[in-house]
Amino acid sequence: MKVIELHRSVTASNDADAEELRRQMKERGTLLINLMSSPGSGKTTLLSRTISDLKEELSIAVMEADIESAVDAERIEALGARAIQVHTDGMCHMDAGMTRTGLEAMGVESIDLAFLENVGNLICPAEFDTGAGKNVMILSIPEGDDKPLKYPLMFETSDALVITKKDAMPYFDFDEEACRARVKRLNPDIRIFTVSAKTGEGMKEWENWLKEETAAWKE
Ligand SMILES: Nc1nc2c(ncn2[C@@H]2O[C@H](COP(=O)(O)OP(=O)(O)O)[C@@H](O)[C@H]2O)c(=O)[nH]1
Ligand SMILES: [Mg+2]
Repeated sequence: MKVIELHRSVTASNDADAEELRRQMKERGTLLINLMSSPGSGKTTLLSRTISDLKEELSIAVMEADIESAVDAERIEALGARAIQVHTDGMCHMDAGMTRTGLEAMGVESIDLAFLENVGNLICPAEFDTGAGKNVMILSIPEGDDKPLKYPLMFETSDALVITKKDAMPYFDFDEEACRARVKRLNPDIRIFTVSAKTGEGMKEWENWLKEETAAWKE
């Protein structure tokens, strides 16, 4: 398992770095998706199931960003997918320069779809453009339907929202309609999927969206 230590980028403009990385990834034909959420919302589990379902159709790689450990990258590598673990030197987010260094260490040649599993929290990752082609956030049902009210920026900057742990719906008073309406008020164009990576419910719609976006990125 490859583990690398990253440090905050020293360049003047993260936004310019991000634009440049996005342009290069477009040229290479690799769609990078920045996946953001709270810790424990089900990012690695969603990615694992997605890789298992799509591995015949798409070549997928995952960059796992955390403060410590390599457990997530090990879970992904066990599925036979390319993975790298990056450590963020205590930082609560990835910036574009760190993302570029991680991608170079992992290698994206012949990769159609690369995920960056960002550091778990609903605040800092939304403030830094990583250079990803698409931003996706996860909200799990146990976290509650009020999160769009408390952390609006992440919902505003995401192209898609995946509501996870649908199988847990009976145990929580999560109002899915109210949640969707709150998210749409913040971001009318966002795509919203409700899935259970445990039972597989809703996974097809999410995976079809990934296939469409991956194909569109190569055009
Ligand atoms: N019931 C249920 N639990 C899930 C589901 N997805 C993930 N989990 C559990 O949620 C916990 C955190 O999952 P993980 O994928 O590690 O979250 P991450 O920290 O966002 O990467 C684990 O105990 C998972 O088994 C799901 O669809 N349903
Ligand atoms: Mg994880």
